[in-house]
Amino acid sequence: MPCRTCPLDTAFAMVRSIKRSRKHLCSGLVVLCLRACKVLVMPLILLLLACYTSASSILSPEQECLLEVAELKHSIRGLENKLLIGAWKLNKLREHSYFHLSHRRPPPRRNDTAVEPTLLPTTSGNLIVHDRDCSMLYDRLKPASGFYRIKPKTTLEPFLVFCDMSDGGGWTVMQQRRNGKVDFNRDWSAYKDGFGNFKRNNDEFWLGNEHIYELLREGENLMKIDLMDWKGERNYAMYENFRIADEEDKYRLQFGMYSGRAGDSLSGGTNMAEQWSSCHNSMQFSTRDQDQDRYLQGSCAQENQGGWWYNRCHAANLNGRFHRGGEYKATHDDGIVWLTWRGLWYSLRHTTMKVRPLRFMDSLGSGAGPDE
Ligand SMILES: [Ca+2]
Repeated sequence: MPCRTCPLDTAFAMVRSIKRSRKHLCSGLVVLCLRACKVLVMPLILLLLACYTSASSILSPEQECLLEVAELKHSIRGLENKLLIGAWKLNKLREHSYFHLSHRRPPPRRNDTAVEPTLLPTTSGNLIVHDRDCSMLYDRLKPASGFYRIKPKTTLEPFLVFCDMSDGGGWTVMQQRRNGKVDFNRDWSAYKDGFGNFKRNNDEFWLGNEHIYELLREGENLMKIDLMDWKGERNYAMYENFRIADEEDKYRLQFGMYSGRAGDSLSGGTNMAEQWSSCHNSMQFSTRDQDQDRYLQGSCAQENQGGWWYNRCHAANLNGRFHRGGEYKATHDDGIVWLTWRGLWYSLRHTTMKVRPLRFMDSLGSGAGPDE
């Protein structure tokens, strides 16, 4: 093992050289030190040599292979991350293109006439619909107000709704009155399926009891009713846990706590007599051809010219007759009425009935809207 002794032999040779050349007393001491240290230093030198040899030696084929595998695994992780980011970007782009497609109007048909067409709110097609309601669409894309297709249940055909993305956003609109162009005095099947125009933001429509039922059947919802009189003054009423039963129970109405500034007309007004005769809670839906009201002498729907949850008969009649100018005279109080704000003999100009989940955090931090 010449390597082990080489450095020390060289050191002793150097010392001997010093002794010969200088005859210095200290050289004797150095020799003594070196001899004493030889026992201690030897293992350290051996260790250093071993480290040096292993570091500088060529890797075995197995070690090389392991190193290469480690590097490849690292590369694969990087590529997997890139793939995930790419897939996410692709999904976002597809959602974006769907969003634009939903804005395209269908080409005009040849047999269109000057009379405004009445469109049912159901549409068909192959476009993927992601959202249960407008609140989900709002959370996902925050688009502008407009008509979108929603799908409250996976088993349902998607249908068209107007989404009010103002006033905190996320509202699915089930009724809208604006100009009197749509006749709301319709029969049971029309109210069941929905009617009106579903093109422009100011179109009038009823979403349809079947769609409203599907929309509200799960979870807790908040109904907001926006009102405007003929001077442009606005007001609102809100009801928690608004829902309706299925057709077998004639779309019976249920709602919870009221809040707002327009008064609680759905509960029938301010005094017991009014509430006894016109509270709409727990009432079944009635139309001119299906009388489910509590008015034994006649049909509230026929008298008041709309479909509604009539009692004996109403304190709110938002599907009533559109009387221009506000105050009106008629045989019955058949106007677009909200008793607790403008009374039975004032027909409102604009109404909107819109719903969204009760626990929805909107862009304003509340459900009350800008008038609050
Ligand atoms: Ca009756």
